[in-house]
Amino acid sequence: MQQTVRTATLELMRRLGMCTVFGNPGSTELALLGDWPDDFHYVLGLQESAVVAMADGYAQASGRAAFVNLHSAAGVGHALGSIFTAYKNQTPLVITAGQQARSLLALQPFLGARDATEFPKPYVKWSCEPARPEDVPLAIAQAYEIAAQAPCGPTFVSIPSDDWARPAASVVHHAGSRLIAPDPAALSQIAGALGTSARKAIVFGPGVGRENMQQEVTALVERIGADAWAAPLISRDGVAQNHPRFAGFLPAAPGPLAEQLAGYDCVLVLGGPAFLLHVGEGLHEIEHMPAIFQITDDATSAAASPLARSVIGSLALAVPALIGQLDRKSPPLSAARAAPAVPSTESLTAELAMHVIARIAPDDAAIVEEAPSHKSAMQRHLPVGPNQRFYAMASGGLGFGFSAAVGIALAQPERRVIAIIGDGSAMYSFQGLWTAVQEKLPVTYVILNNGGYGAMRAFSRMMQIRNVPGIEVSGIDFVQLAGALGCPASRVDRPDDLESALREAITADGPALVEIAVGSAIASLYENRPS
Ligand SMILES: Cc1ncc(C[n+]2csc(CCOP(=O)(O)OP(=O)(O)O)c2C)c(N)n1
Repeated sequence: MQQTVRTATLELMRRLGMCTVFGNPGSTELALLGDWPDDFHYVLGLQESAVVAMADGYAQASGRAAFVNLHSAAGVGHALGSIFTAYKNQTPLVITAGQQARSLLALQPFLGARDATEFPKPYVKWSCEPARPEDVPLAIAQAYEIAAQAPCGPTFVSIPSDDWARPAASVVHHAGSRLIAPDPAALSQIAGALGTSARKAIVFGPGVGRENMQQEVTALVERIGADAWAAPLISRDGVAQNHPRFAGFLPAAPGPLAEQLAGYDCVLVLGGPAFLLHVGEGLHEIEHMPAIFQITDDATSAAASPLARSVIGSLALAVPALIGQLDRKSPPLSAARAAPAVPSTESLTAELAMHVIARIAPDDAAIVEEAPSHKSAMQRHLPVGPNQRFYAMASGGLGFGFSAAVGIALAQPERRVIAIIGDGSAMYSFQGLWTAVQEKLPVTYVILNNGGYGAMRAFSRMMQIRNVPGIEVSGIDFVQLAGALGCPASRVDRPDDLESALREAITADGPALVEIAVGSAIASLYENRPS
C-alpha cells in the first residue's frame, strides 16, 4: 500500500518509541489525528503551556524525547513560556504544530502562521517547515536526532494541514550514538589535581540527573572523600541529600557562592553550568575562587564559565574514566548526616509541611518543586533520598511544576509523584490537574498557600523596594478549584490536621490535592545551608 506522510510519520514515531503524544488539537491537526491508532496514547492538555510542561516532565522522567502536537501559531504562542523552560531544562522534545493548508497560505488565511519557523526561536535548537510535503517524516526524524543530541532541547516542525494525506516514502533512520568522549589528557589533569588536593568539592549540576549518573557520581565522591554540593538552583537530583558527604546547596549569588567554596583547593563541577546565578551580589568575588574544573556536554555553557577549566564530554564516559584513574582506596565515610531539626509544631509553616512530607513520602517518590520562597525550607527539611527523584525548572519561568508532575507520573507510574507548588505557581498551569484526573495518575499536589507571591515579597524586602502592586493574591479556593476538575482535595488550617491530610493524599489511588494555609511570613531567600 502506498504510504502517506501520515502513515510514514506514525511508522517512524513507533520506531523512535514516541507513541505518547502530548497535544491540544485544532482543525489544522485533524488530518493527523483522524482514525487515531490504538497503539498511540494522545494525552490532552487544556492549554498549550501545560501540554509542553507535561511533555517536558515525561521526557525527563522517561529519559527519551517526547512528541508534542500544537495548534498553529496561537497554540505555539501559548506554549512559548514552557518551550523556554524546556530549552533551559535541556529536555529533548519534538514539537510539531499545524499550519494552514499550503493551497491557502498565499491568501493569508485564518489560522495561517506567518514565518512559522521563526516564532519559537531562539528557544528551539532547530526549526523547520519542510519544503515539500513528502519531506515531513524526514524532518521529524531530524528533529528527533537534534533534540536528543547533547545539549538536548526542543526542536520544532511546522506541518501544513494538507501535507498529511500526500504520498511519502518510509524514512530510513538509524539512531546515532549520543555519547561524547572527553579528552583523556584533560581527564588525567583533573585526576591529578584531585589526587593532590587536600580539600576537594564535587558540585553536581542537573546533568547528573539528566544522564542518570547519580550512583556513579556518588561513587566518585566517596572514592576521593570530597564534599558534595548541589549546584545553585539545582533542578534535578544528584548525590542523595542524606548522604554523609552531602554538604548543602550552593547559593545563586556570586558573593555567598565564593564564600562557600573558599575553603577548597579543588572544585569539580559535573553536569551543570559553573555557575547558574540569580543575583549579582558580590560578582567581583568569584574571581578569587579556588581552581575549578568542569565536565559538561554543553560547549556553549562551558564557554560561559570563563573561570572553569572545561572538559566537554558525557558524564557516562567521563566519570567512570576518572574513577579508573584515581587511588583505589576510599577514605572512610563519616557517620550519616544528622537529621534536620524538627520545626515547631505550634504554627502551620512550610517547614513543618516539608518535615511531615519527608517522614511519610515513599522512599522512591518523585518530588516536584515550584514554590520559590519555600525552596530553603524544602532544602532543610525534605532531603531527597537515594531512590527518590527531584524535578524543578532551570529557567526561572513559573508554570512548569504543576503540569510536569503529570508527565512524570505518566512516564513512571510506579512512583508516587509529590508536587509541592506555591499558590501563585499553581495558577500558571492548573489545567494540568484535569489531565491528571482523566489519566488517573498518582500525583499528590501540595499547595503551599501564602496568599500571594512570597518570593516577590522577599525580593522587595531584600531590594528595599516598597509598595509593590500585584503581589498579593487572595481569594483562591484550591479545594473548590480541584473539586471542579474532579480531583479530591482538602484544606489544612491547623498543624494537627497536617499529617492525616497528607497521608490520605499520598496514599490516594489517583491524584489528590492538599491546600496548606502556611501564612504570609516573608521567607529569606538564598539561605541554603543545611542545618
Ligand atoms: C512566568 C513567570 N511569571 C512571573 C514570575 C515572577 N515570580 C517569581 S516568584 C513569583 C511568585 C511565586 O509565587 P508562589 O508560587 O505562590 O510561591 P512563593 O513565592 O509564594 O513561595 C513570581 C510571580 C516568574 N518567575 N515566572
